[in-house]
Amino acid sequence: MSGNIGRSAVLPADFAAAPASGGFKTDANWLNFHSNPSKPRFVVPPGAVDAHCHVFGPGDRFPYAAERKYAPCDAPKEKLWQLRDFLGFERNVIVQATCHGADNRALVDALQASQGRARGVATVRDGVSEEELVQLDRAGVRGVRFNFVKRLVDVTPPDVLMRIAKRVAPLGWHIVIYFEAADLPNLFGFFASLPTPVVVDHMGRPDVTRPAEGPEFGLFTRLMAENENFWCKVSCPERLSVSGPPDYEDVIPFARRIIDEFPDRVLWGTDWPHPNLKGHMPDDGRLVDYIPRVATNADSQHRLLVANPMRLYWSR
Ligand code: 0GY
Repeated sequence: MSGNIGRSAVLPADFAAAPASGGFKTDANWLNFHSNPSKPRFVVPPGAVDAHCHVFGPGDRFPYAAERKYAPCDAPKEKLWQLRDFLGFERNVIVQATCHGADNRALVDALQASQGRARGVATVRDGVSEEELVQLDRAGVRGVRFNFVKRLVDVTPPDVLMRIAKRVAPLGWHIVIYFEAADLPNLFGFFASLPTPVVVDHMGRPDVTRPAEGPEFGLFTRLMAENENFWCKVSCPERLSVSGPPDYEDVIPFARRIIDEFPDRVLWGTDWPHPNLKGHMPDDGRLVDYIPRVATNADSQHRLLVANPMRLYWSR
């Protein structure tokens, strides 16, 4: 697949978010994704991958899960493709969001419609059938997500997660883990025992009011250093920042440190459509402009956006 395919100069007028369809009611305090993001000044390299994003519904085709902790706006695959082309990316890694529980139908539908330009990370329950795993793999799923963020899920016990990990390991899949930094001391041993490649969402959600060179973030960099099967998404400055938009200055030292120390094990994603943000909704174009501030030369940008995600998600 060559560079610059499908890039678009403008977003279609119908890009703006629509409320949840299918009889669902979007949460009253829900912030919709940006309806008119700016064109990034940073031109991502040909073949760039947005390695963390979601699809929501639409609810009338792909109902939200009964056990969900939030009800989003609809954010269907067609809009994700529009954003991809506008921002200049070629590929997406779509991560199953908790509002769909372990019902991966919206994810699979997007993967199958993507013409090979999307891979997926699913959620599966204990006892998932071999047939379902094989079907997910055929659709382009390459990993499962284990979520430890209590406001998002009823956390699954480690022994159950380990059983799932052992089921997916033979497929060559990896495990994506989402947790908050305060929980890392308790989870460190379990994480280090996982038998697959492991990808950490949003740098393990550090408290960015603490120093990037301090002991709290040091525990996370130790996890990365001691376990060469660990990868890290240097994503979501908008979620982590206290100093706020548009520059997210206070997150930069954390992302730079990870990119400098582990250049071949970092990924980046938009996190579109940005579930559960409370303070502000980021301009996705400005988020892309954040990339060269943390990956400061062409070589590190290429690894972050092309070489690394291609190795993890498109090796077959
Ligand atoms: C993210 C972050 C969040 C939500 C989810 O699956 C989800 O619902 O991941 C969050 O609320 O922090 O990565 O999209």
